[in-house]
Amino acid sequence: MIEVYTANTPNGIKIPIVLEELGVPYRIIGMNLSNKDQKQASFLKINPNGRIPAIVDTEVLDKDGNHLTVFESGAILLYLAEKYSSLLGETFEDRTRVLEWLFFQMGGIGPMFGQANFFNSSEEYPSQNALQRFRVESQRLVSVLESRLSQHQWLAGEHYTIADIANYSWLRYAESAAIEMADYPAVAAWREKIEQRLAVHRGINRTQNPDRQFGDAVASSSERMQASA
Ligand SMILES: N[C@@H](CCC(=O)N[C@@H](CS)C(=O)NCC(=O)O)C(=O)O
Repeated sequence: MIEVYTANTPNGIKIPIVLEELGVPYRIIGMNLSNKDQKQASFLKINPNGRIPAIVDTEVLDKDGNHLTVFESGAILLYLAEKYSSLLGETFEDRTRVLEWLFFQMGGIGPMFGQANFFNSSEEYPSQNALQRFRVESQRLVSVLESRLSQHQWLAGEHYTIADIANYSWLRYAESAAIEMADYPAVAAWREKIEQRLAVHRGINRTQNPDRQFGDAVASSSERMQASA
């Protein structure tokens, strides 16, 4: 079983969407970010970076005999795509394109959208300069996607892959980063196409309705294993 520690955020929805696309059984452990569940000692054993998402694969043991943990959403997407041999295209060239657009999201879209989103909505730290800086860079990145998607059906080319899921998960919230989607018709059409997928609906729905909350008194077997390790 794949246990997913997550919340309803851009990075948080990626993993349930991929698991739905793969048709793999999984369990959602809801993390309350406002309550700082992600900074709890037992969670830091799963993700030392204290952020969501993270997974525990209870079917695989690491070299110390504990259930295998994976953190960083890009690493988790790659882990799952490789484990289940899917969503990576068909050829070595496809896989290389997938990695390019996956890392484009991880190193560009995610951090820039995250900051644009923060300064677009922050009452505590209002800064027009910061908003402008991160919005302009976010717009530039979306125009790179626009150019790619004007020529290809999917980011890696012919096949829907984890690169589309990673980027979609942020583009879903583009308006919160002050991005005007009407300026990017190919990205808007691609976003709409992904939005329509049943697996995407289900993954987001499961994220919003976790199987249990991290803070619940009864710890899962993997949490007990992690905590005693
Ligand atoms: N690069 C990380 C980023 C993870 C991340 O920033 N997660 C956010 C939610 S989208 C989070 O946990 N925020 C809570 C916090 O920073 O304490 C990944 O892709 O997994």
